[in-house]
Amino acid sequence: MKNRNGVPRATKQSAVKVAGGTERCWVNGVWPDYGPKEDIRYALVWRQPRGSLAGLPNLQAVLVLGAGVDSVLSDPDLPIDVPVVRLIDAGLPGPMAEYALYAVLHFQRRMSDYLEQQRRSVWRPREELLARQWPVGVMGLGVIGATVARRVNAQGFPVCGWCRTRKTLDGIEVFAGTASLDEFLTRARVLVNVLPLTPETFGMLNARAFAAMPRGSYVLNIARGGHINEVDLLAALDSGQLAGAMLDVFREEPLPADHPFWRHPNIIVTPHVAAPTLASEAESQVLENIGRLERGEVPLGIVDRAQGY
Ligand code: OXD
Repeated sequence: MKNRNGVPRATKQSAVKVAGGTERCWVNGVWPDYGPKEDIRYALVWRQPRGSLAGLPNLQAVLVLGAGVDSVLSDPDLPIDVPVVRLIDAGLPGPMAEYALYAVLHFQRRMSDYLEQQRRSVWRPREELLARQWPVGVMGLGVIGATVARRVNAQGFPVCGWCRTRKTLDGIEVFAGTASLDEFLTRARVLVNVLPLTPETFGMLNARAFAAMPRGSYVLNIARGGHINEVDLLAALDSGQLAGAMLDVFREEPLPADHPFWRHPNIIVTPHVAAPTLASEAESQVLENIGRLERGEVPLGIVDRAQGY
């Protein structure tokens, strides 16, 4: 259909391994010009237009060209009986971890304060805490969250993580389940959100969560805008409960020009750039998965629709 930047891909053939050797797999076309509906066996999608997956009688699987599947699963025309498969790496974890590390260092080294002082030609060293005094909490410990947690921890920051079901990660204190959420939040000087967006996690970063964090802490959102209650975030920043936020994702993207986040002195806005999907890695993952499906094997990155990720 479309690549994830909305750019039509030329019709081409790619090699796919199926039982008995390597065969060809044709890209039929780009929605809406993909030829007869009966010919479509695999749909490659990113934020697909509603209705585009309806009425495809031979569809075998929906292959999502991204890690997050919230926009795909919320499509009322998504056929109920075909597997949905997402990218599980495609170069995303490394850049996400770099972005998170940059934000953590930016806050810990008080760069926003120094930038503001520079605008007023003010020479004033500020008190800075050492990395080991600056605990970072990572919400969501899938492939991306675990990479973020390890990378930040390797720079000397104590890191704790929160996830739905218990996991172990070397050097990271892991909190699991809603019962331990507040305890996790009380530790986080910087909260890094990498959770999947599901009905359970929608609006989870709200007044209650911000109040549980230490006063003067920071929020970094590189998951989905829907996780944040925007009104609560602004209130927490204005009251000083939160000292700052770096936001890469928003409920509405592009962020509307009149949105208060653009002008808030303690918010840094970036345009959903924490990690671009690498086309070549995405392509090999998609081809690998089509091969697996053709051989009757389970694809990598299969989505549990009930869990929402
Ligand atoms: C993704 C994203 O989910 O880039 O892949 O947001």
